[in-house]
This record gives sequence, structure tokens and C-alpha cells, in this order.
Amino acid sequence: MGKRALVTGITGQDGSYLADFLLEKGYEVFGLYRRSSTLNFERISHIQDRITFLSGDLLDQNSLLSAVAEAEPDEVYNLAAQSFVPTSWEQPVLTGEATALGVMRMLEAVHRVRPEARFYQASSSEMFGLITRPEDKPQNEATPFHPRSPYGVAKVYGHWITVNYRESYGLFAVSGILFNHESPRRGLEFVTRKVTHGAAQIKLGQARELRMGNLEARRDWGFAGDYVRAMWQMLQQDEPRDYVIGTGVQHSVRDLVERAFGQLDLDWREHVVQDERFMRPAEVEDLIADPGRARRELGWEAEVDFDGLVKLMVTADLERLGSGSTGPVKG
Ligand code: NDP
Ligand code: GDR
Repeated sequence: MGKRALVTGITGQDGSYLADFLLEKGYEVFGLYRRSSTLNFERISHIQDRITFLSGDLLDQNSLLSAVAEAEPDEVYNLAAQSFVPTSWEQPVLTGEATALGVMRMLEAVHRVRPEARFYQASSSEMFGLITRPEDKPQNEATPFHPRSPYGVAKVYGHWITVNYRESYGLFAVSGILFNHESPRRGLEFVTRKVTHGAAQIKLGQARELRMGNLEARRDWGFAGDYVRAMWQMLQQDEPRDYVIGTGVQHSVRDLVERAFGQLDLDWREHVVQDERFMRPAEVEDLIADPGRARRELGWEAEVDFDGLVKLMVTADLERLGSGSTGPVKG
């Protein structure tokens, strides 16, 4: 019998790649999804028939208890969250409910119903937030947290409650501190996808300009397909431990824009307009991972680099927009 995995956030970017990965490994995959008036299975339409769906919401404890009871999972991946940083200023309470307390509700469900299950929490480099001291660059598992948004603060709660359930109850619970990871399945509001989609639209004559926020922010961007492998590896270890996952290479938003437009033989300066509306009340300027522990203990390394990632995303957007496709997301 294959192992059983319960994935929250199955309809999201990471949920879709993780489901691909686990099915490939022979897992029986259970996916928690939120009921809505129209189904949003776009990212998982290619594997929809192979997933057992359980309806539930991180805000609703009973639904999580039922989902864990029904799935009887060996592994639980808690990927669901309100994950867009700007929305966390507009809806801070909802963000706290889902991204902070939602983690505790999932841990409670596992603790009460299925304590032998291994638990993965989707923590974030946004927890590091403001970096001022040279010794905090690059960021590793010992770097202090200074979150800069309600989202980042909520993730710090999620991180520590995961550590706490491990220490309080002996759960095999780990927190993966993942840096930005992207793909053709990334939501359109995140900067990489906004840029690759926007550049492809301009190339095809479907738009003339792209309005952007802070071009100086620097991130460590990798490919989501590489990062879901790290999540799984963390749960295969003998001991539960937290890991930083990133490429160790940093680029600015300006680099990203230049690279994506350049890929299409466009000069970004002719099209990109800075717009105050996309600036943040408090910014995270300078993130770069030190993934040394993951490399040493998990044998994990990113396979897709920044250039490869931008090319992959630009090509997918150009193809999708060029064919007028509204169908399933490829890649
Ligand atoms: P997405 O925004 O693409 O997906 C989020 C998922 O969470 C969706 O399936 C969404 O469902 C679900 N969800 C949101 N609120 C609830 C709720 N109240 N109850 C149940 N499900 C809910 O995010 P990603 O796939 O990019 O990220 C996955 C996780 O990893 C998130 O926790 C994110 O914060 C974290 N993370 C992501 C990083 C990245 O670079 N991608 C880096 C570090 C951490 P629906 O489709 O219905 O909206
Ligand atoms: P981030 O990702 O906030 O790092 O969170 P995002 O792609 O939204 O922003 C990255 C950086 O780009 C700057 N930026 C813009 N961002 C957006 N979205 N739109 C713009 O027009 C724009 N212009 C400049 C931002 O200011 C920021 O500095 C992501 C999410 O996936 C989180 O869930 C996850 O935890 C972290 O990555 C790691």
C-alpha cells in the first residue's frame, strides 16, 4: 500500500506541484479545498481524477478534524494560507485567522486525530523581513525574524506554533522556511508572473505598458517544482528539523523586468511605469537564502536557476496568450 498524504491548499501553485510529485511517488493524495460558487481546479485539472477532495476551511476547526479523520494521512502538508502580502494589509484579520491560527487548527486536528502523522508547515522568508546587520545576510535557520507585514507576522506565529507542537507533544512537525518560488502556475498578482505575463501581452500587442511598484527590492527566486521536492524530503528524515530553502542567488525586481522583456527582444524602459499603488507600507528589501543545511542534510539543491525560470515563465505566458487559451495552466 502506498502512503497517504493530506495537502491543504491543493488548488494553489505549490499544492498542484506537490500533488504531481506525490502521485508520481505512488501516494494516495487527499486535497483540502474550499467550497466556492465556481470550481477553481485550473492548476490541478490534469490530475483531478487522481485526487480525493475533502471540503474544508482553515477557519473551520470541525472541517479540519473531519478531513484528517477521513484521510488517515501518513503525511500532512499545510500549504493553505492567505499568501499575498499586500492583501494582508487590506485584510489583516482574515490573514491572521488563516495564515496564523489556521496552522494551529491543523496542528490540533493532527494532534487529536492522527498524532503519528508527519506534519509540514509552509513557512516563509517573509519572516526574516527587515535585514539590517551584515551577519544576517544570507539568511539561515538561526537568523532572527523581523516580519514587515501582517502576512509575515502571521507566518511567524505559524512557524513557532509548529515548533511548539513538536516540543509539547512530540509531533513530527517541521517548518520549511521557503524563499520565493515561482512557475507558470504562479498567481498573476505576484511579481514574477505579473512581469512575464505583462511582457508577453506587450509583445503580442495586447497591452502597451506595465505598472509596477518597487524595482529595487531583491529576492532569491527559484522554481516551485524544485521546492516541493524539499518539502517531501523534510518529512523523510529520521528527526524533525526546520530548513531554509532557496537558491542562494539574489536578483532585483529590476533584473527580473530586464530579463523578461529582454527575452522577448523588448526594451523594458519603454513599457514599465512605476506606480505608487504598488508600493508597500513597509517593504522587505533584501532577501537571500543560505540553504547550506538543506544541502548537507537533505541533499537538496535547486535545479532551475533564475535565467531558466524567467525563460520558462515567459515562454509559457507567450504560448498561452498567443493561443488565446483560457484552458488549464501548463508547466
Ligand atoms: P497560493 O496562494 O497559490 O495558494 C494558497 C492556497 O491556500 C490555495 O489553494 C487557497 O485556496 C488556499 N486557501 C487560502 N485560504 C484558505 C482557507 N481559509 N482555507 C483553506 N484553504 C485556503 O500559494 P502558494 O501555493 O504559492 O504557497 C503555498 C504556501 O506556501 C502558502 O502557505 C504560502 O504562504 C507559502 N509560501 C509560499 C512561497 C512562494 O514563494 N510561493 C514562499 C514561502 C511560503 P483557493 O484556491 O480556494 O484560494
Ligand atoms: P513577496 O512576493 O511579497 O516576496 O511574497 P511578490 O512577488 O508579491 O513581491 C516580491 C517583491 O516585488 C516587489 N514588487 C512588486 N510585487 C508585486 N506583487 N507587484 C508589483 O507590481 C511589484 N513591483 C515591485 C514587491 O514590493 C516585493 O518586494 C511571496 C509570496 O509568495 C509569499 O506568500 C511568500 O511567503 C514569499 O514570497 C516568500
